[in-house]
Amino acid sequence: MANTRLQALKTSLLAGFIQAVVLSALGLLATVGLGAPYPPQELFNKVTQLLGTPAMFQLVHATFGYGQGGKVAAFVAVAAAWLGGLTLLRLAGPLFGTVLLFLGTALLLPMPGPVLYALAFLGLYFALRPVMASPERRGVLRILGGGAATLLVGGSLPLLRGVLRSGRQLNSDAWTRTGGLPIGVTAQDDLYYVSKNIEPFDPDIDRAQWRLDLRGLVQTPRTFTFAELQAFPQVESERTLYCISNPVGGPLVGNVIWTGCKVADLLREVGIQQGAQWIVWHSDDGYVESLPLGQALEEDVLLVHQANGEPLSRKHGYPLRVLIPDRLGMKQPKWISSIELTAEEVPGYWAERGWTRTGYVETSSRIDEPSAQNPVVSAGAPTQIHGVAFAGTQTITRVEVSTDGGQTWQDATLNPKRSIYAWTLWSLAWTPTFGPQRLVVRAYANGKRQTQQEREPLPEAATGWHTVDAVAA
Ligand SMILES: Nc1nc2c(c(=O)[nH]1)N[C@H]1C(S)=C(S)[C@@H](COP(=O)(O)O)O[C@H]1N2
Ligand SMILES: [Mo]
Repeated sequence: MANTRLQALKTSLLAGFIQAVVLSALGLLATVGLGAPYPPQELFNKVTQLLGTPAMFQLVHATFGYGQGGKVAAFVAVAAAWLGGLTLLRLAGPLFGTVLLFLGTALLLPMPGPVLYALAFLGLYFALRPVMASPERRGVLRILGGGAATLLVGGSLPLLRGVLRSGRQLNSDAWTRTGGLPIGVTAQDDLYYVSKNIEPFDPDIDRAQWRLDLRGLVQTPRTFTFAELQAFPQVESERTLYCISNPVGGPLVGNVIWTGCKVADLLREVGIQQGAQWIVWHSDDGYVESLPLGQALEEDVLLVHQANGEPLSRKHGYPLRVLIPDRLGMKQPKWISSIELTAEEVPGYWAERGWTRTGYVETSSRIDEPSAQNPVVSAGAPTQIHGVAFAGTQTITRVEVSTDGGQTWQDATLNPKRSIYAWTLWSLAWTPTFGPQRLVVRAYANGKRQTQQEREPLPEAATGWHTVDAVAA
């Protein structure tokens, strides 16, 4: 008796698993084909909201470092919960199961999504019933189960590939010359990557189909093709991009030569209606940011489509992204799809999660060499300490380095800034004496010294002096 009950439970779970995979695959097709919202991804968005809160942010970064590890773990957990939940739903029976699925998806999707999921569940429930009825037919069930498992594994492969790729170690020494680029210019492949999405779910845009929509309080709303944007005067601008979640001395910063057109030129073309006060950027992944319109009209706010002379790569915003001087990366949307002029401020994606609304860059400096990964230097041999300093469009007027933990300071040599928007490379000749050496750096922007006050990245970016413990042997 107990045996048959166990057998029945196993059969139900197998059928539930088949249903779960088929429902997920149908949902994914609707997402890819029709742009319909996908429940596990919507759930993941809710989780990132939670992960963006200060306590969770600290915990996730302490556990997973600064790559996408935390986000990936969260996504895997969400996907497992979704599949597991759908599998168990069969045990609830047709009526109760349908109602539960309807209510669950109604929390995540607009109509008619929940209705369609509930109907699909009901359909699958009854379609599988005859197969489960007799012991002979359970062979068919096992074959279907195998098919579902294959579909699941096959479908997860692109996800896995994306995850492995984003786990790659960055070359974050700004002084390393890459692929014929000038020293201090970051190759696009080496540029740090930050996204609210996990990489496989970043927008994958077909540039020929893509349009930039100008709307809201403009005089003549219109859309631009990529070719039309290229007909505007093109400017090249070397700029440093800095992420708000970069820890002191961290790798979430890079410096690239960008190419694109001026936002001001586009706005002149469509005309501005009276009462327009804000510009709102909308991205294909649902990311939103805004800027006072007066600032967006500055001649150096750009829409760029190239990095170091190549089209933007997918992860860095293909085909078009926004660049705003003196602001952190979060203020600068990738994969932009429309620009709207409004009377009121629209809070940005991260601002809604408790981060800064304005996102101005702080003065920062970093020692690249020696580093925590390469701390050993030769005692008595002349060498160099080098690194970068950045304060937006402010000039780095001085960089001081200490080799004794901050007791005495020496002036580093500054390489001339290659562009007013770029970081400054600095170096100091050094002949280390035997033993441990604590290196510290601090920069001055327009004569003002970088604050020593240690502050967490949230909500306004980290501050403090970067320290490296080197060892001369
Ligand atoms: N559409 C969109 N734009 C975005 C983001 C995002 O998640 N979605 N992240 C922002 C953040 S927080 C940063 S730091 C930069 C990172 O740009 P990168 O990955 O090209 O270095 O993109 C910004 N623009
Ligand atoms: Mo960021």
